Amino acid sequence: MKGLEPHRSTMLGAATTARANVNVALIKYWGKRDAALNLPATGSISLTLDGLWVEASCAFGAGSNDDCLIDGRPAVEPDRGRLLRFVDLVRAEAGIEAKAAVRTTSGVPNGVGLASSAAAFASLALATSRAAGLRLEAPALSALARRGSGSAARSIFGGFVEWHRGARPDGLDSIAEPLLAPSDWDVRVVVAVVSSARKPVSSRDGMKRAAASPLYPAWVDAAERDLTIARGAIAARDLEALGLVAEHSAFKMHAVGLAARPPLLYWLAATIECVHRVWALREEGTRGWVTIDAGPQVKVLCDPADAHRIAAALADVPGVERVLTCTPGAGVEVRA
Ligand code: 2P0
Repeated sequence: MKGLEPHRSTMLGAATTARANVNVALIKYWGKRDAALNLPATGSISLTLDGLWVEASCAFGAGSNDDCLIDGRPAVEPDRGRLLRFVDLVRAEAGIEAKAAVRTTSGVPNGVGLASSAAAFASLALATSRAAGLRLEAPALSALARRGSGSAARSIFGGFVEWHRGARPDGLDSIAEPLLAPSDWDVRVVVAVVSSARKPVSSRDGMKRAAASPLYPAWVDAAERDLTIARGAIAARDLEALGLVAEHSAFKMHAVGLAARPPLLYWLAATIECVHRVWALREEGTRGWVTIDAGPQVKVLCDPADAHRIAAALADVPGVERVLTCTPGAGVEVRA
């Protein structure tokens, strides 16, 4: 394999490979207090999901150019620039100038329409820092991952995770920490894939637009209260309390976008139909709570005993392409 030669022969250090899972936010991150450092306007709480991972490998060495492959193909703009700006941060931190060979491979199945930047930058944070000779503890890894993509700060850890807003202008206190390990509370997230098409407005642009919404100040003001409720519900393993505040956070996030100019609407018809099905099931005693990110997919938090019935109901909604059921997943780890 010619493309892999620089990775093996001219690189000084051995390649390090790391793997991280995606996460779903229950209390959403939607707005920044500093766009350059990716500092959030509010804290957020998420659940890391098993089986939806990205693997990154990196080696630094004597090549004359950086060499980046994404899923086996040379990275193209804007992904290449974003990846190399991240590698530059690691080089600066490590005090090295060597060129990098970076590969990322997504284990998120094609066409599930789930953004994987959180898993990508969490795995890149570990792989690139190790390859550069740094041994970062988890909080420092979280701060580094955040620079690539805000939500990546949370994918450093498994299970339920809180990412703190922090107050420092340099962002050193804007890091995530685990609330519960994956094995501490067995829940499910059922994902209804409504469209696998690339979303028309990226999260980054959506957040910029939302910040000018007249509802944005109220969104920011209410975040601490939602975080407190969610933290308490997770500590008490109270699924209903967590589900209700997660649903509230998601709909508030989308309300902020709807009130922006131009309006931001990520939902499709099937998105709304899925929400109604989940609410109808809840009336009948099958309890699930909806969350929706910057796309049309519907994610439902539920007890393992209810996951099958919820998945079957969502699979039956016209326009739903496929349904996945996820368990709590692990944090980032070195693979090789
Ligand atoms: C979240 N999202 O908390 C929110 C809810 C989408 C909706 O974090 O600009 O890819 O790289 O920091 O992390 C997606 O945004 O944005 C996201 P950047 P990111 O999960």
